[in-house]
Amino acid sequence: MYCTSMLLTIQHSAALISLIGALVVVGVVLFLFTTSDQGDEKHEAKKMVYALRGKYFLGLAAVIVVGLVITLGMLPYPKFQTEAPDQTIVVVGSQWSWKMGPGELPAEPKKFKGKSTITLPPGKTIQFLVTASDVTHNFAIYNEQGVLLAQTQAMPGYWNDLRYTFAQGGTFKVLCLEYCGAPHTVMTGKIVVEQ
Ligand SMILES: [Cu+2]
Repeated sequence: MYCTSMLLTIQHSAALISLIGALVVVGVVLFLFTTSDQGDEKHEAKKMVYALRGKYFLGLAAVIVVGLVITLGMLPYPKFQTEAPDQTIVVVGSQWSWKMGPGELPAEPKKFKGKSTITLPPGKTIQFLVTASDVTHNFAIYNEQGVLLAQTQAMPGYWNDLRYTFAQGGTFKVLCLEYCGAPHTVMTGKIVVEQ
């Protein structure tokens, strides 16, 4: 199982950070709740919380600034604007299916003739041009272990440029990450990567 890996994936790290943040909030609420009706001590507790609030704000601001400085350079977008992809795939999300295939940007995405299963080569930079024909969807590619590899919003009237290189062969699942109606979970696709 992939979760037995010693390395935390980005999703696991995000979940862990969210959990810790939620526990801190619960702790503060419990502290306020248990100290709010203790007469004279109320004033002291209030002062303590206000003092902590200032430090918490500064700490949080420092974490955000350092995080931005470290990670902004890792964003792939500037690089992608200058590098030509090896292959372009048009992706149109519609309630409740994905249409994928090679081709030019269609004037009317609704009429784009794509398939929910496509085959792509490994080791090539694939440019996914993603849009939607009705409501907002989210085009997300998962590997066989259920790990999210790449995703972008699929929005009516916009084309989002998502680049991804499949390092090796395999069968990859396409899911919608934006709730788009009751049958949202059946909105799936498949990308088979082979030579
Ligand atoms: Cu959806």
